[in-house]
Amino acid sequence: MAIKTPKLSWADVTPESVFVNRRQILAGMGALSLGGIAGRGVAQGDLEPNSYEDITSYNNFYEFGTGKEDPARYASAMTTDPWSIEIDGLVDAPGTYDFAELVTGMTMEERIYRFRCVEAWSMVIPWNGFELAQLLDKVGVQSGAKYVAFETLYRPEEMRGTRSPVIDWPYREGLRLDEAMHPLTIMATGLYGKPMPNQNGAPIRLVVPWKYGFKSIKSIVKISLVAEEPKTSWNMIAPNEYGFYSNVNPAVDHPRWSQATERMVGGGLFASRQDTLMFNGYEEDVAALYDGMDLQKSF
Ligand SMILES: Nc1nc2c(c(=O)[nH]1)N[C@H]1C(S)=C(S)[C@@H](COP(=O)(O)O)O[C@H]1N2
Ligand SMILES: [Mo]
Repeated sequence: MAIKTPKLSWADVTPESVFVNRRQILAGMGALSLGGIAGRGVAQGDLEPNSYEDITSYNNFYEFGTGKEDPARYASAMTTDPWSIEIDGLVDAPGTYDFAELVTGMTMEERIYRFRCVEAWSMVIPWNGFELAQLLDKVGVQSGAKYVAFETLYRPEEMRGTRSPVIDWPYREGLRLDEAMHPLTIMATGLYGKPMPNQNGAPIRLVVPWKYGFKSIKSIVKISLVAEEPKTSWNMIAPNEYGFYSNVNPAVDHPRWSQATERMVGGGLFASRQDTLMFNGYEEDVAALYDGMDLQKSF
């Protein structure tokens, strides 16, 4: 991944903001009073999302090319219906689940999250989806499982970017089980209240807001519950540059660039970069997951 010339930037986003749980707002609790929910951040409601246009035209989805405009141009070639997800490994109910069947009964929410790419640009995205924990509970995680591995669709005839061996396809990602079960970790099926656009990972992708964007794997076709830390694509390519954890951390620079600041995509030409926040602003919610770990070493 290389940094491209900064294009745009925009207004500041208040650091304390975590997310808005639309359901709870509708339930009358108010966006400012969600702090009592265990493991969840306080929703301030003041994260101003990027435009639909920004979010769907400036993408990383290497299956369709390495350029930021390639996914919007070429991802429409991907067939997303029918879609099924294979769930295997240490689960009570392994199998191949139809997408619609799998999401039935899940509690859908809007989550407005910061999104920070390892290339040092960021956006704010209003996702629609459900907590990954719900899906894992549905299939029944067995006691030996310690990690969750994910794979993206690999269908070369629909994915022109896979002709080039930039990645050992399929794209793979993984989380530790406690990260996967964390209430901030969601499976997103849409954004701005619309079905997930192909370029953003239709019909279903992972979103882990405190980690660099590449952990949020798109267009998932396989989920495996495993005992050992799984192989992950960017870590396989450059283990010294992309750690398994890849938590957003302004104090741990990429070997080739600083991670202390970021460029907000989509605003004014003259807006300055903003400081990158520890765990992308979700420190209060997730720091405990890493108690006792050396984050310089386990980056
Ligand atoms: N399958 C797959 N998932 C992927 C990627 C990819 O190339 N292929 N790129 C990652 C990177 S680097 C980022 S920053 C985000 C971009 O998500 P967005 O285009 O929806 O903003 O997707 C991540 N998930
Ligand atoms: Mo990224």
